[in-house]
Amino acid sequence: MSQFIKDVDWLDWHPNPVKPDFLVPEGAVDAHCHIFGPGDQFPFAPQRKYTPCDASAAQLWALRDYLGFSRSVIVQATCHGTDNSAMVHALQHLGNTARGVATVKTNVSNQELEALHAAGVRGVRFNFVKRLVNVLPFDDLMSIVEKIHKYNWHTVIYFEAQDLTAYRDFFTALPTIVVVDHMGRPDVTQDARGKAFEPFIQLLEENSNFWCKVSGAERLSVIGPPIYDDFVPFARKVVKRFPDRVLWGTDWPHPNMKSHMPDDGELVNLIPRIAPTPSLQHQLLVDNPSRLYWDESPSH
Ligand code: 0GY
Repeated sequence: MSQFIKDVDWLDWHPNPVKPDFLVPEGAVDAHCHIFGPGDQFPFAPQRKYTPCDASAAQLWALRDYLGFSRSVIVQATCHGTDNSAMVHALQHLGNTARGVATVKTNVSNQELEALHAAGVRGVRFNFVKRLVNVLPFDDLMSIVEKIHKYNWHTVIYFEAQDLTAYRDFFTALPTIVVVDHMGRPDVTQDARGKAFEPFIQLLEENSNFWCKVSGAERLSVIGPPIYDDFVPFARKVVKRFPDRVLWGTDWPHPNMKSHMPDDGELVNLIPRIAPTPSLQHQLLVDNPSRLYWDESPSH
């Protein structure tokens, strides 16, 4: 085994998930997943806060096929820093069935953005989770947003619920579509109808350019697998309130998970509990991600 393997400090992804009972609709998109390495080909960022296990494009393809999905959105994770080459390599492998969300440097050039766009990147990710990154100054982030505007990309933000108040003004000043990862990490031990989740619901209510990924059951739930009962009411509430601005993703290969490694088939079985009707399921898994990632019309 290589030196790299010894460096791995989180659980490996589930090797044999159950076949989900829930059949996803045709054309379904897994709108939040990652690619890692392989580390000997695409080294991880020296400044990373965790080292993942390898998770290749071929392995992602096999999983999505098994789960019944047809398309994927690959989100750049912090362990690869601003080097998007593993993700771009995966996009090339998956062709038109995949799109990407990149992390870029403040001084990213137009040429680099054009190459990312040509590879299938349609968004940029800003991470505000302090255990994962040193958060960049707002001015730097805004200068990136100014550059991506001409490509019609959106901004993906990842933050923890307790930081929403501090970041809200910056978030609402973003002129793009803004997609929030994992519902802004609510404390799911609280009541989904209670005060703690209200600021997040208001953010979506008052800003029609805000979308939400109802993902991350495995990292938000305290109850845990296989039922994730504490996560469900939060996701269900968001889907019901904002059915045309929600996305769902496996979050495979579940980076940085230390408590348990979820069974991706069981995560798919949560979908009908958070989107209880076929029409909501179609919006969540097909219509919304198709509009955001595969609509190439100039007005988009
Ligand atoms: C996720 C969540 C996590 C990690 C990252 O980019 C990342 O490293 O997003 C996390 O640790 O909560 O969406 O993959």
